[in-house]
This record gives sequence, C-alpha cells and structure tokens, in this order.
Amino acid sequence: MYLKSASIFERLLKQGRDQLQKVLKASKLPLAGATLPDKASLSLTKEIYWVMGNEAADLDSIVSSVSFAILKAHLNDSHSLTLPLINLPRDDINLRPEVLYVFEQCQLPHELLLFIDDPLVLEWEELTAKAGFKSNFILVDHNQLHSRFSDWNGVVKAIYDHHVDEAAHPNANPRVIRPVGSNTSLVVEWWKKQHVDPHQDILPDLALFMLAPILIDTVNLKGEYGRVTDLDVEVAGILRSLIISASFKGDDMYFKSIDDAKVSVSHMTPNQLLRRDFKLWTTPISNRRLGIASIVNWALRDWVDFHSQSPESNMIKFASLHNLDLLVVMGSKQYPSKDPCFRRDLYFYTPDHIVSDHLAKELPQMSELGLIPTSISTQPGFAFYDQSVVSASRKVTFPIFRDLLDEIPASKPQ
Ligand SMILES: [Mn+2]
Repeated sequence: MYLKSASIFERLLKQGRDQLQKVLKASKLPLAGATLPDKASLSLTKEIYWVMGNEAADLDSIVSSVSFAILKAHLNDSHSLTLPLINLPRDDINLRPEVLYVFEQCQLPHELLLFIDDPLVLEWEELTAKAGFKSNFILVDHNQLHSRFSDWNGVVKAIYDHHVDEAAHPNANPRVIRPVGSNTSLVVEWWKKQHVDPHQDILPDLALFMLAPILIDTVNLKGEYGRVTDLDVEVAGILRSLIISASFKGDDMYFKSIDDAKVSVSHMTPNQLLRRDFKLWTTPISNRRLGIASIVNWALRDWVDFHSQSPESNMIKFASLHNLDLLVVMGSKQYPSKDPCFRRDLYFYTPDHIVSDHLAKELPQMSELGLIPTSISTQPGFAFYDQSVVSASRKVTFPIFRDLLDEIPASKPQ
C-alpha cells in the first residue's frame, strides 16, 4: 500500500489547527487588548504561511493551494507550516460540485480545510489587525493580495500565477507569473525544481488531484481552444504516468466526469440552488426589487424529488431574505431520452397581489417565451409555467419582467 496524500493532508491540517490555537492562546485572544505573542511562546510554533488561491476559488485555485501545501509538507520542512486557506465561506464549497467531486475521487477529506469564515481564521485575522502580527502569504492563481486581507498585515512571500502581472509585491521570491493553461502546472514545475529525492515522486492520488484542473482549464488539453501550453502537456504527461487509481480510465473520461459534476445540483439545499446563479436588479421606474435565479440541470419537479417538499416555502423565504418584490426562477434541464431533450420551466413568486395579477395576465401572451401554465400551486402570489421557447435565457426574460413591473405604479412609499 502506498502512502496516501490524505494522510499528509490530515496531519498538516491538524498540525495547522494546533499551531493556530497555540499562537492565538499565547496572544490572549479574544480578550480585549490583544498582545503580541512573546518570543517564548512563538518559538514553540513554526512560522505559518498561508497559501491561497483567487477569489473566484475555482478548481484550479483550490487544487493549486492544497497541492502546494501537501507537497511542501511532503518536503518535511521543519521551520514553517504552509496551510492552504480557501478563499470562500465554508458553505460556498457546495456551490462547486466539481471541486467536491475531485476531492472525493482523490479521497481527500475537504471538511478539514480552513475557510475564510472559520472561527480560527477569523481569530487570526483579529490578532493580526489588533496586534500588528504579520501574516505570510504565498499567492497561487492570482498575483495581488485582495483588499479583503488588508487587516492581515499580509507579506506576500511568493507568487505562482498564470494571470496578467499586476506588478504588485515586487519582493515576492520566487515571483513566477507566466501565461500557462492551468496554474496547477506551475505548482508541478515548482515541485520539479526542488531537486528532491528523485524517488520521492508526487503521490499517485495527488497526481490524480492535480491533473483535474489541468484538464478542465485546457479543455482536455485540446489545442483548438487556445488554452493549452507546452508546460501543461508536459505536466499532464508526468502526472498521468504516476496515477495508479483503477478508477482512472484516461483523460477523456476523467475530464467528462468532472465536467458533468459541474452541473450536478442534487446535493444542494434549496437556498444554495437559488443563490448559485442569482441576479438582482432595481427597476428604473417603479423602483422594485427584481431577482432572477437561474438553475441549470433542474426542473420544477426536482424540488419535490430532491427536497420532498414543494418550492413555495423556499421561494417565500428566499424572497424575504433578499427583500424582493418579485422572485423569478428559471429552470433548465437536459432529458437525453425525451423529445425535445432540452426543456425550460419558469415560475415566480411575489408578495404583491397587484403584481401577481398583472404578470399572470400578461406573461402567457409573451410569444418570446411561449409560457404554458402548469397547475402546480394554488397559493396566492405564485405561478408556474413550462417555457416552450427554450432559447429564451435570462437575457430575454430580464427586460420582460423589468418592463412588466414598470407598467404598474409603485404602491409602496419610495
Ligand atoms: Mn487559474
């Protein structure tokens, strides 16, 4: 049995939490007047480096930071502790099913990760803000520390990125910024340059983990999309040769399964479904708040199938949370065995009965949408339709709803 990255990962994250707790305890947080940890207590700890990807926190960013940290831990560096920090609130990882899928494939327990809203991380932020304590960063997949971290007294020690150079942090060393297809390719390149023991390869499960963003970001290494570079191809070849997982059936299958996972929504809560791709506007004349949630790979009946409940209570909750005058939900789904195989439905909720009456009267007349009422709700304020013009996306529906809302004078005080 080969060593698993998961065991390095688990040890690293556990050690990270312990070290953070030690530093925080030494600084007497969260008591008022936090003090800088004294030398004695600090010498108990290794220096902490946060390795962090960009704000979009996509697969490439997350894999870059996690794999860099695992590889660094594998180097047995005894002076520092490099901890991956996920640039997301913890709950939002569920909005990235392809990321969860890749962690699962590689048997890495993503629950152990540190996210920006974890209590330990928030305490660290408080410590650095109050006590002038410095935070070391290694930036991956971006090259300018985001202003969100201005309270962290951030010192950017190193950068590995494939975006346009924003000329920030000139003292970072190394400062590798090169336009390759996937940032993860730069992490593998870094690993190769460490001249570690040639027998100390990247572990098989970590190779599988790192191959994922390289395939996704280069569209399966296909040249015609103009994303792939020689380094990506070379690195993908190295990683592929290290993978021993029986479930790995080659690039094409792996690429497709990650790509499929992207549109999988069955694990999401109703609230996550609604906010995953949600846009909010204020109408120019009537000054109403209009929100349209688009849900891919989702049909109205899935509410009942997945959540054993009708959508009404979820929609009322969501509309009130965002203070909406009108919530529109657009579902779309592929049915491989049906004709037509791509279908859309559209439904709305409004707490205002004048708006509800107006929409119920006008919407079925809109030939751009081809709405056919379905008799799914008898609750006031709701309407549910099949949308026969499947090409009409939110770009089409937004101006229709905006104009319909603006046809009714606002009834509430502005
Ligand atoms: Mn990237």
